[in-house]
Amino acid sequence: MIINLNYFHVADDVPETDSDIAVVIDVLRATTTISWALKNGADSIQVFSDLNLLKDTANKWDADKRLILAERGGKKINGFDLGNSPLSVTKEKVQGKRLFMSTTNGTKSLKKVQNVKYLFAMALPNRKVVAERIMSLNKKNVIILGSGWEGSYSLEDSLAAGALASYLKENANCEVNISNDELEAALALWNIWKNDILGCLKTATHGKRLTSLGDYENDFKCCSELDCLDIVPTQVERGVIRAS
Ligand code: 3SL
Repeated sequence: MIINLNYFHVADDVPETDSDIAVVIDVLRATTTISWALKNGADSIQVFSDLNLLKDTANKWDADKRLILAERGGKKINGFDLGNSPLSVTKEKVQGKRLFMSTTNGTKSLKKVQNVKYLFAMALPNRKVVAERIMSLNKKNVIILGSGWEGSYSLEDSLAAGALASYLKENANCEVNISNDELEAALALWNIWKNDILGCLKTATHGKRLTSLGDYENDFKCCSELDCLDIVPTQVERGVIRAS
């Protein structure tokens, strides 16, 4: 058995794929928020890149059982329930609800690989459990997809891609093949920053963008915590993610 790992920085880089598994990463902050929302008891999360479609779909849902999360450019969009902070998806707010979610980049990446059979959302807090799930599936080809920022590279997603590759290389009891240069570079990045994850997130362009928008200190802490969550956000039907 062998696992072939490929990493792509952003959705538009992903070729037509027959991969068995896709792992989507948006460290700051969509996949961290998804992971925490599910940990805190959200029933499910439905992701959209188009806001009008999101509104039409959400409006058909029972008002007591839905919440809309909408972010653009790092800010909550006025008129929606929540933005994209992992700290906002508390038990009190999300328990038992379907979350309808659209973010600048993360939900776009999730849509891009929605046809892959096993699709997981990963952030640093659930890196280990997602890696363990990949190993348990015994599949050969795995795509790791970052979210970047509006089509360009992001440091923090690459850090997490490297963290995942590193865990798989150290723990899989089969050969793990780093199949493209993007992932070799991500692994090197992880080895440089693994003892200062918070510092890496704040150094990243998007970290600086968030810092310029306000006090995101607690978001940074939450997004930089490694292996503290036991949730594997898993697509169960197109665009709909549940904990498993
Ligand atoms: O780009 C995205 O999808 C968001 O995660 C960006 S933000 O962290 O909410 O600003």
